[in-house]
Amino acid sequence: MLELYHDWRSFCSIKVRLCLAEKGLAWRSRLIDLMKLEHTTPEYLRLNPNGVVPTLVHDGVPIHESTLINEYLDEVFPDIPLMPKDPVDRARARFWVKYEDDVLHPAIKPATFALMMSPELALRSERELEELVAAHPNRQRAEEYRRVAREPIDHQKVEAAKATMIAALDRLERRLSEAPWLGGQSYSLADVAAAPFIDRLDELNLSGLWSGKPALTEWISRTKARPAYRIAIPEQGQRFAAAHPVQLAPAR
Ligand SMILES: N[C@@H](CCC(=O)N[C@@H](CS)C(=O)NCC(=O)O)C(=O)O
Repeated sequence: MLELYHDWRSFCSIKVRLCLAEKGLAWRSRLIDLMKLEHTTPEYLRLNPNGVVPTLVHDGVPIHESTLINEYLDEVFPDIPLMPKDPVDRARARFWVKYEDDVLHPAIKPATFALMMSPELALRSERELEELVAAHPNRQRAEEYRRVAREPIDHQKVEAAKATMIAALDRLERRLSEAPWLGGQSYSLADVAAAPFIDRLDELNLSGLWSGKPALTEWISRTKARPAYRIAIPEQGQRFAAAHPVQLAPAR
């Protein structure tokens, strides 16, 4: 049995849900509400000591880290393969999966915290915030929660992250001008990893960032048209409820 501990809103959870859906795998949903801080309970920390979602549990065995979970699923359920066969294409696919971990996910975080999570975090009492900070296994992340809940939005930080996003979109456009998918000729875990970035930019009202990028725009249409995409992304009622109106400067 496959169980996924996830939050509908979480970027990394979308990545794993997308992989599961592409492979047509059945899984049991175990919801962990990040806004209710369910990822820092002793019970969840026993399952995932990093205190993050997602966690896949396969026949009782927990697997951590969205990238490694997707690799695991591709190895254990090879019927619908999500890695190219050609070694060069495989290396390219791995590059883009790593790029998502190293660049795309970190770039999206400042805007997510400031614009989407802070309205809900601001409602926490001092005591609740202190409990969160004390329970969270990652000091830096815990302090970020406290800062975002109580301090004004750091627009400079959000704008700096936006510059990284723009550079990343330029890079994606160059790659997709060479090949239809990030890993080459077929849809792969690389496309799975990049898709949540697009969903989050949409949610942040930043889809203007890919105007003038025809190859990327075309890839986005093909990615969104896949049945798995609809299954994996959150529905309206599963998204952040009280997000700040997006105050980022318009796209170049
Ligand atoms: N590298 C990890 C990152 C996991 C991660 O940062 N998850 C976020 C949601 S996308 C989370 O649980 N955040 C809650 C927190 O850090 O307090 C992965 O890919 O699984």
